[in-house]
Amino acid sequence: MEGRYISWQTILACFFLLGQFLWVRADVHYYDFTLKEMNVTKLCVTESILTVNDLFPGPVIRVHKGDILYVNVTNKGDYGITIHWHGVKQPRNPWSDGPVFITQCPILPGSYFTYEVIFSEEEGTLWWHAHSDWTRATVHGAIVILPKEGTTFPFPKPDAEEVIVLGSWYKGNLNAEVNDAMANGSDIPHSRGWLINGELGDFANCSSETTYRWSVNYGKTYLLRIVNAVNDDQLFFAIANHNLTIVGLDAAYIKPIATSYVMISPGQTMDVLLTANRPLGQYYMVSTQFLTESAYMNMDIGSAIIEYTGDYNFSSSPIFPDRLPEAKDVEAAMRFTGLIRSLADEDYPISVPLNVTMKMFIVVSMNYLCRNRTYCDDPTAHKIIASSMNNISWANPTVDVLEAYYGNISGYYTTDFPDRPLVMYNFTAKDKDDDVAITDEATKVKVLNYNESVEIVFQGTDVIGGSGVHPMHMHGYSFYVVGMGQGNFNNETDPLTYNLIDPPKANTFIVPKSGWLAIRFVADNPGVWFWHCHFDRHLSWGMDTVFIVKNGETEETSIRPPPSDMPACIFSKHDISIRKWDDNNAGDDQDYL
Ligand SMILES: [Cu+2]
Repeated sequence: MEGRYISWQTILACFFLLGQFLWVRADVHYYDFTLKEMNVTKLCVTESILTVNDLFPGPVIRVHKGDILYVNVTNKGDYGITIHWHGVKQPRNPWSDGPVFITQCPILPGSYFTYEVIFSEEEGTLWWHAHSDWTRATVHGAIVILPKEGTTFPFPKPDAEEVIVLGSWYKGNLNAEVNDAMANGSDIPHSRGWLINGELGDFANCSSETTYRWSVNYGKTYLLRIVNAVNDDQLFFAIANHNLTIVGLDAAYIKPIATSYVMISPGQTMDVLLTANRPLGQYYMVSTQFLTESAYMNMDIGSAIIEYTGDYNFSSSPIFPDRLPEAKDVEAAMRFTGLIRSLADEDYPISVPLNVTMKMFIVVSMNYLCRNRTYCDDPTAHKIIASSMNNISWANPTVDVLEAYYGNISGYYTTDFPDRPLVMYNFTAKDKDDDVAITDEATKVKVLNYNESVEIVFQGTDVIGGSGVHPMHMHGYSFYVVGMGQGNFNNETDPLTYNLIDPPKANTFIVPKSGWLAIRFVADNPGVWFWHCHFDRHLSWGMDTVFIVKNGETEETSIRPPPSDMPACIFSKHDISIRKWDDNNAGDDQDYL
């Protein structure tokens, strides 16, 4: 009998071994984020900034594909805040998506909220950031999503990795300044410099002692996880004398691109391979502005230093990149952007919708907003700068759209966001009828049926001389970028140029200056999802709207019930997204498009 006895330890061991092979494990992670003010000194001035856990940039979150993350956010700052998990699809769970007055009300000072962040198909690099007021300037950090345990990258495993967060630095109290600017229609503050991992670097005043330095070993290959956390600008990025190989965009793998520079939009993330194969020495990595508008020129250079380890004499200053495009080099930016293709192989297949059931044509534009349309003809009238989608300039409700939708509470939004502009005109022409410059403020959302195959063509304009790129960002989804081009979209010839084989899959992508962008996705994630330009000034001025994606027929295709502790919608006096219509609002104009 003794020989046939199987111990409980053996049974457990068998289950354990089986589990290793059969059970795809989703780990659960817990993080605590405490928001509070911290003093930092930049550009010779000590200022107070809001940070998470006294870190700037904030903590890096590390998970594997498919894991679940709980983040308990405690607000010890002075403003109501929310946190967004940028690029995380959050299946059926808009409750933890974060955009203020869209899926939740602010976490007020002295209170807390626990986000449940559900990872699904994302793999690579994403990031988190505040999504209320302009707080994200200092409240942001990277999310590293490793391949599932037991699987690996679609490229040789790098020897090590390095997170590079590109940021922008503002002087003074940014929220207060934006608040004032929104109230009196004046210029919104501009960045005073570019940050690499929280430091301005050697080319900014009083900054060279704290320049970010990264040691590399000759012969090793590194995976750079680059985040563009800048509030309001596109960037060029390069490393002196080193080639970069781009292998991922927005936590989706792409066909490798060998390049000497990248152009990265605010909101985007890139996975980049770098081999340390140059003579031992010191090399600059730099970030500079890519500018498509007439204003906002910022010639600052953000820099960090790559240092090879080993014994060598290096007496000169670090080597500077010699192939960095000029700030206004649109051709260099679009040439790089045009190279991005999904990996789209057997192991990483894609599924571009081919039979579109919902077509939208969305004009994204700069505009003027009048307190009352009858004033608009008067040059001294109450007219302020605004931006819009299909000539609707988004206004945040005081109860978030998700709560109003889920609780069937009327009066906070309407469902008549137009599928196409009400007035068609020559969008990219220089001379236009003055009427097209005037927009209306409203809270109009678009309702989609579950599983609808959606195509959106975004069309840029030159209304009020405000042409420029717009990095469009969608919450709850990644989308396929099937086409883009210059000028006005032609609905007969341009669709013939679509890439339906290996289009990039992204959560943020630019509408070219005075051009168009075509995207497709399947509306398979029920919920309330914000989509907007990821330039904060355009977001504040109204280039935003919301998809409500209806439930499917089963529980698995329906929005989850809300957590019990959603922050209450007590009106926050700090909300800067609501225009105040001071009587001072004058017709200031194009200096700050
Ligand atoms: Cu924009």
